[in-house]
Amino acid sequence: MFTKTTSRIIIVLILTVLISVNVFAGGKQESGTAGGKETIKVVYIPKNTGNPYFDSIIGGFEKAAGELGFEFTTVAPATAEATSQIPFIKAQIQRGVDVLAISPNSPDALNQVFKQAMDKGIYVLIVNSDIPGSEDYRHAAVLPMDFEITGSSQVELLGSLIDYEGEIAVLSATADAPDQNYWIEGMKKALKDSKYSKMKLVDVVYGDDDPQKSLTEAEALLLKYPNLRGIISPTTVGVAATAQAVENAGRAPELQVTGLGTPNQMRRFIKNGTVTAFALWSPFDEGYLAGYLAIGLVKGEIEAKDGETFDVPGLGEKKIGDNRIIITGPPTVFTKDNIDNFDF
Ligand code: RAM
Repeated sequence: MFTKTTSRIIIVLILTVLISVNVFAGGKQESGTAGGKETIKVVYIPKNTGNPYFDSIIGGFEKAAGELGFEFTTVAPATAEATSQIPFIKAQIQRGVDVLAISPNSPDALNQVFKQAMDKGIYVLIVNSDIPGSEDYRHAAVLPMDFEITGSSQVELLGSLIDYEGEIAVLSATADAPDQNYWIEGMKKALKDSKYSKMKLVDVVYGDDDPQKSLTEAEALLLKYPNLRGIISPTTVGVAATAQAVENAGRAPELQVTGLGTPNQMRRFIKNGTVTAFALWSPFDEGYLAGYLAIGLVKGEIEAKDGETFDVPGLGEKKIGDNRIIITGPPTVFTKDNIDNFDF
């Protein structure tokens, strides 16, 4: 058998090897708290408070936090102006979070504060949107669907409801919203197709994702355009307010409202015939996926680079695509035939 001294040497050697392969640090490690001793801190900052859409994303994060054991917090400004999230981001950097997940209110106004976060080793994840042109200021973006087809599919949906003919308008969120602006560009591009040559976009207005302002803007559109045949509102707040305005004015079905809405906010309008069809994806799945991505990145199990893949329970294998974009899942079109299968 070994002498005491030989045993000690062997133990020291084994310990040295274990430490050098980082077994005690939980594998590849890039962040200060990833070693497993401290809890990983993830914060999610929605565009603003009071929008049930973001509650679903938060629900997804919370489910992931329960399964993966990370500390999850969420904070947001009351209104969705371009810079209103900055003080919240700064406070979270100060608090020492490991991951800053955010649905931004501007494609570039947050760049400097994102850089400060990244310089401190914090992972910056854009969730539910991207910051086109500012991709260097975030590690990755989690999108609900392929943004290249969001705008064109909204135009097609409205076209199919109005026989591809007549004046149409858009009621958006804020004038700076990176997601809505990207989709509106897609709508304008799509409208150049000869299939839509009889549809004329007459106005784009902004309700700021504020229910009252959205209602007022929708009412103004109805007054200004007596022949309006359709309104696309690619925001859950805007589409519900627009449907309300159209119902109040008794303008359906000649005027069709469609857009991106939550089934719970739109159910009434579908049931009473004010709205025929609208679309959305699963914001819950987005938050859930983002939670898995966040922890994978902090633990070094996922690298923020094009071509990487990772598994999300129930959602399957997800791929980090070009520009470090991950797409959650396909959208659903809701009508009276399927709306009662959904509750969010
Ligand atoms: C609103 C927000 C959000 C957008 C949805 C469709 O809730 O503007 O960012 O993704 O609508």
